[in-house]
Amino acid sequence: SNGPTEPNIKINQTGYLPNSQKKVVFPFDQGDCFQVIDVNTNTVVYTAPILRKLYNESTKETTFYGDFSDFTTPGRYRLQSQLNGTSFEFEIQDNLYHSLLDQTVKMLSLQRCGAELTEDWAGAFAHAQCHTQTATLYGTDQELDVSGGWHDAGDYGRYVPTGAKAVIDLMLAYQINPDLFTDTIGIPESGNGIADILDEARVELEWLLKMQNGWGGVYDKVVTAQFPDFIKPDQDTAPLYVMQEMTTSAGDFVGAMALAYSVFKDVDADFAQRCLDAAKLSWDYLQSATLSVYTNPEGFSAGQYSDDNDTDERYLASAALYAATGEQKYLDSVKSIFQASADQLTGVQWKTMGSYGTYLMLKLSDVQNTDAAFYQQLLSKLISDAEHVLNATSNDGYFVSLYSAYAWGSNADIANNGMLLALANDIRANINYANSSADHLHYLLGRNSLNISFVTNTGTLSPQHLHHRPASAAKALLPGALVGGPDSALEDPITQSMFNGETAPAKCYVDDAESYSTNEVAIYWNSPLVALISAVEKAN
Ligand code: G3I
Ligand code: 9MR
Ligand code: ZN
Repeated sequence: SNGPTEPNIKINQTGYLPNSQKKVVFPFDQGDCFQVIDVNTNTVVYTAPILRKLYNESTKETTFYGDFSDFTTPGRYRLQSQLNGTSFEFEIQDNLYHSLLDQTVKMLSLQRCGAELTEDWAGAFAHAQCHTQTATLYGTDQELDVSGGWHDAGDYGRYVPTGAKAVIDLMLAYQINPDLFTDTIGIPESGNGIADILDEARVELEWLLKMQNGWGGVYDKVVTAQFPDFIKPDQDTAPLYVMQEMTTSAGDFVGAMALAYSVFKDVDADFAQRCLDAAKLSWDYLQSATLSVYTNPEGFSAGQYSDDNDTDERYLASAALYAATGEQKYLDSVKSIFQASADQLTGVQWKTMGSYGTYLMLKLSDVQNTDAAFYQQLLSKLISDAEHVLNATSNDGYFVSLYSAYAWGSNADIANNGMLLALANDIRANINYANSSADHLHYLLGRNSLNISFVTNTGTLSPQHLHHRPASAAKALLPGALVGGPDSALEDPITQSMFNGETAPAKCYVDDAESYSTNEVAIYWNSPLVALISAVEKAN
């Protein structure tokens, strides 16, 4: 809680890169000035005015802001003003987000399923092999080996739509800024000569390959019928079920596998070829499969991830395969989907994957040479996707893009929007996209109305009580994990007891392990954060 003695000045609690834009949010008046204080010498090193008032639908507050972008000297600082008091300490440093980046990637490693996690690298999250028994294909007596991959979140489900989104993000994070990624984050593969983020991506890709059947269909998920208690992964021995193949999952699968071909072909050619062959098989399957929509059958209540539109996934599939192969039939497919349904092709969320397809066409394919007119249409589309996000930030007191729509996983919506701006910036360098992309990271790391850095083990105030089965069972804090964040729909008993319809949307958050709608963590929430950090480091 924000007691009177706690700082009320909102900054990125980790800090800022020396040459990046540096904005700060104040609760009190313009006209005042603020100072940057070097905490080692306790001297004022920079002074600037407190500026324009901003209205916040999302927080129901009036805020003001300051800008100290011109101050670039590395060091450790705090901010102060007469009316606003003092801020938490933060750094200005090159490479400032490197250790955070390693932690956010390693969060996915700690979600590994099937493998033993040993204490030397997993610490309190060590556990014996889990979920290695065969799973029953729902509605049949067929038993399948679908071991491996990552647990989705605070639960132990493994879902193709979110797994594919997460692994695509990791590969894009790497591809945007390969030099950033080390081979030393502390996972079993560290030191093997391959960036750990690619080793981690491969864990999920190998699992996805097991989710494909002989005719190219892709099963949707592996679950137990109900969510288990707060037990360790290896204690969860309830029967596993593989749920039916879905066209959305097949499209996601093709997108991930075709991108894997492009990313891994110089790393491990045999593996890359396996991915490409698998992608082609499922693309062929999709050409004669009609939309299937998942709903939990009677007796099942674990994660559902229902998606009733597969247009964006089909588009992603064709785009990723065109980028990988240059074959005309994939371009024809991309074009025909684009021409018929461009309005359904925006998004980088598990359910709306279209912008990934557009980005891959622009970034990795040769469409600029083969079809210059279509290239321009694709470029306009990605720019318009980015402009849409940018416009949403223009009246927001915290410089983010959700208006007042803070739903379950709002922090991931913010990370995804920041990543989308970064992808557009990667294609067409634009300082406004780069700055706004970084603004989304600054929100997540503390420059928000709650004054919380939403990633564990970062900044001064960060979540301590995650909704996460391994963390509860181990009585430990999972490092480098982005929590879901404010959810104004109040979808768990804790937030229902604390807040009501009057509560500002962006304030409906509680650091409580029972608050599954605001304080859970998830692979596909961390993954856009990884990509966002990668892009921010690259742009500054
Ligand atoms: O779509 C509406 C939107 O129109 C409306 O404006 C907004 C208002 O708050 O709500 C939006 O719907 C929300 C939807 O997510 C989309 O964001 C629903 O209220 C909300 O119930 C739904 O939450 C999903 C949640 O599962 C419950 O089904 C989350 O997106 C999804 O991330 C979460 O996923 C769970 C898995 O089931 C199991 N594994 C963990 C994972 C993370 O919590
Ligand atoms: O613990 C579950 C969490 O991992 C899921 O994301 C969430 C989504 O539905 O559900 C949680 O499980 C809760 C269930 O939905 C309702 N009863 C309480 C469960 C948590 O203790
Ligand atoms: Zn497991």
